Amino acid sequence: MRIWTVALVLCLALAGMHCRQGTPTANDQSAEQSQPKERPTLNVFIWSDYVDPALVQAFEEKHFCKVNLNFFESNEQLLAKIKAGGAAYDVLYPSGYAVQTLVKEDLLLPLDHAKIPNLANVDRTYSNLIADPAMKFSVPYMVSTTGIGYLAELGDLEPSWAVLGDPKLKGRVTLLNDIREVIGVALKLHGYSLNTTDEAELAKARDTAIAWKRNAARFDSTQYHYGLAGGEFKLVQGYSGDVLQSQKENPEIRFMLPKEGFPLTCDEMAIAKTSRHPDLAHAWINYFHDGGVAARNTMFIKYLCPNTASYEQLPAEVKNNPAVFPPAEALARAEIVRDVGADLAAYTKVWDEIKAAQ
Ligand code: SPD
Repeated sequence: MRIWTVALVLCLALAGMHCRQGTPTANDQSAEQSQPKERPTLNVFIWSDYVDPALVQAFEEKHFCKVNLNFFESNEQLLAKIKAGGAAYDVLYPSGYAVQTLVKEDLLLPLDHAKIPNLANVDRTYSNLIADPAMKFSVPYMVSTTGIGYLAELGDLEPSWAVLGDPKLKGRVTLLNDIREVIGVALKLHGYSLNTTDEAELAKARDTAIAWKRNAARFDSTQYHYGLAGGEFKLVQGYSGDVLQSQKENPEIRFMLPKEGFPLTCDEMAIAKTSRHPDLAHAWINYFHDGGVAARNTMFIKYLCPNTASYEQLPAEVKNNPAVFPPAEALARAEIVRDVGADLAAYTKVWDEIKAAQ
């Protein structure tokens, strides 16, 4: 009896093994088909603090993918990385002048408008800011201004770039770590265009920037607004949205656009020519121009998304905030940072001299 029981147990065990190792049954097949395939990873190369993380997560769920955010701190860093090749980025966020460089170097994928129906929502009022108004290679993402962020305790400041050199603030100031932004606002202080290629004007801007550097704690484009919120810095050269974001932590922060004029930039979304997931990259661009998504993103990062469908969904305090939507009188003082082509070499020389100065 015991022998029969052992034999029966062995038979059942062998039969079970056969089921698991043999040809899958119809049920097994459907179970296998319902197994999720591996999620593709979309590699996004973007400025820091420039997208609402909840929207990234919602995109991952909607498109069954993983999004890998990689950060850069200046257009020059982005250009160097893309020109060097080898980095597998799908979506890029160059400013207008960097889009022009990437197009010239044939590093972007032409966009398939049929895959981005939300392009209909792009606000054409800002077309003069856009390097590629036909959106052949890039789609506007956010408009930003560069101004001064400061602690309210400093009182009524003179609305001038000259405050960057105020000796009373020595060691409590930061400058953006960005060639065009620092040289650009030094040029503006002297009444010049921030796209000048005149050597004497650039030399004057260099001397001003060196004096500012001596007054500043450091060059910083990514952490400065946290330092401002925490009180480590009292005054910073900063991007509008970064400074506004820091008000969440410290409501005693102010933002101003100096009287001499200031840089105005439209950062764009583009697809790298070497993208491994061009369909997903198109879906990403389309998603961020959905009216509801664009409104939520603007509310979170405090930059102006040129998307008409989003405006009515913005609360009054965002819509009427002149630091998000600069009024016409402020825009009249703005200058768009342009591609200076081969003359960038003159800027690079001046930048190296500023960085090397003690
Ligand atoms: N933290 C996001 C900063 C992006 C601002 N735009 C960059 C403009 C560079 N000229």
